[in-house]
Amino acid sequence: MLQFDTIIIGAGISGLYQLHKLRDELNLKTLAIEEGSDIGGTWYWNRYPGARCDSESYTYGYTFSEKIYKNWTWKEKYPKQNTILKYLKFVEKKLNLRKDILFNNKIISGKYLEKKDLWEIKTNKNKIFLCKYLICAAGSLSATNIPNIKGLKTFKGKYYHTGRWPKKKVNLKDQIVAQIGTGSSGIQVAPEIAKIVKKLVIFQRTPNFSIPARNKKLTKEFISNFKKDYEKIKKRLRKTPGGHTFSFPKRSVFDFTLKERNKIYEKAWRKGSLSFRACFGDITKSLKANKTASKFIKDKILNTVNDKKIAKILTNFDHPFTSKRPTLNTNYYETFNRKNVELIDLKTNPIIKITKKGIKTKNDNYNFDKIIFATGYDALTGPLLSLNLVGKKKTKLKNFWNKSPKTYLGLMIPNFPNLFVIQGPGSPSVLTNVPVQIEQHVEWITNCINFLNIKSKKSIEATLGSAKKWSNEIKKLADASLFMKAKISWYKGDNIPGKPKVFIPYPGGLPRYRNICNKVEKNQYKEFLIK
Ligand code: NA7
Repeated sequence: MLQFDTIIIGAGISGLYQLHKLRDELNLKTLAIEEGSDIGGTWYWNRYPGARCDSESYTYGYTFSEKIYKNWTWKEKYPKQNTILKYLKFVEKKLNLRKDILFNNKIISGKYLEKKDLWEIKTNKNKIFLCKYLICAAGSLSATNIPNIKGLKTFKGKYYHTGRWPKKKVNLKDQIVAQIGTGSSGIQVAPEIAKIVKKLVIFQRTPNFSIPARNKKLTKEFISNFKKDYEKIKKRLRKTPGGHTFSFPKRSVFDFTLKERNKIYEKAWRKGSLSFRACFGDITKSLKANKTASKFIKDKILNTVNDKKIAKILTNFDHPFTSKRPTLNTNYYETFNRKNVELIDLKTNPIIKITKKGIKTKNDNYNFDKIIFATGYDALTGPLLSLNLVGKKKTKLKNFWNKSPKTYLGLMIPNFPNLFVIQGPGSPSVLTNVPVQIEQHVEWITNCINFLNIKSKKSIEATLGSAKKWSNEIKKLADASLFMKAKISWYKGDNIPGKPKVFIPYPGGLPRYRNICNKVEKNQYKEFLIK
């Protein structure tokens, strides 16, 4: 049985950086284990047509190395999936990481051996490894959710999930296709496939607020400027709550007349970016202020979509803008002006079952060649629970988290010593520009392991008390936010039947989170049990 100092689960953005830090800086014997046949994580699996990043390219990626930052050239405002994959391969090559990654192996169980202070993990290829530190870098959105709709197994055509899109080209040409789900992925995939298919029927449960991406080629001047401004950008990304270059101004919606306000919204709409929500400081905080942004977006959709009935379904919002993950789009609303695209409102015409030939709803019966599930993920907790982890005193993670996920700082779990989590529940994770948060996590974990090794410690574990405090802090912040106003939101587990209904990520913003983590580190991890 092979033994390592550290094993990392996953070779996406977080796994790759963590491997570099532990292997090359701490000189630890480290292995990354990856389910896919190549690196990339999210960007390996999400190969669906139209898959693109919603963060601006020059802010998305690693900033730990000036050389890497400056040697890679982003050419578009929003990079597409394949470009990000190429970027990650470029980084991987520079750091020579591939030789320490085991591909095509999925972790199916992990057990903490208390007497030895080691983790024993097993893969689906029956490989067993031992390690002192186990690091879960399996991502926040990797456990895909295909809803349990009656009859799916009887469907004679093929079906796909956007987050597990096949490597082999999916033939959609002249096909009759169903798309279930209108979140970030659904909004990206629909305009692309509508151009190819014979007919596309989109099944919408909840309408989404979506801002135009206005993707474009970057000019030579822009590229040269962001490379020149590396230090400035790196600093800026660490100062804003979401890890983007934009932050929230002090100005309130109500400091302006309706005309002035709409001028500001219009300018941001024309620019296109997630920064639309930062037009005013109170959009994400006050329901009254939020209503003005929601109305602006609603009017834009109503003006874009020709068919009034469809426009009404697309704007029948049941939640404030930004209370669910804001999305960007390229011609999503325009897609509904095509003759080959239909929209079904699941609120009034729900799916009864999937049949051999297609989908039966309350009012209709449809035949389909293919069904695309853009139905999201068992977010944040799903990837960890799928590992079947058993900690101290035979504690199963599934049981320990049956009422709610319990972590301290989102980084460690009571009863699960020497297990670190990157982008897990209790971390700012999905509420941020992800690579910025990942770098913070990886650096904190590396420093912590270094500290333990220098002090010749056997184990570190979060206490129940600190996990309780952390859950309370998350609840307090979430309750004071607009996030809790969304009826169905994967931020609070509503999308998965039986999942605890609690707000999962840390909503206090990156700088506040970073400060807390820095203090814990400076205090030599006093809040933890160290043996
Ligand atoms: P999301 O944002 O979770 O979107 C999933 C969509 O699927 C959303 O419209 C859901 O409606 C819909 N959904 C989920 N379950 C069902 C069922 N049972 N029936 C009908 N419709 C359903 O996932 P995405 O992949 O789009 O985006 C995830 C993240 O990836 C995104 O935030 C980016 O970070 C990248 P709902 O709104 O729940 O009513």
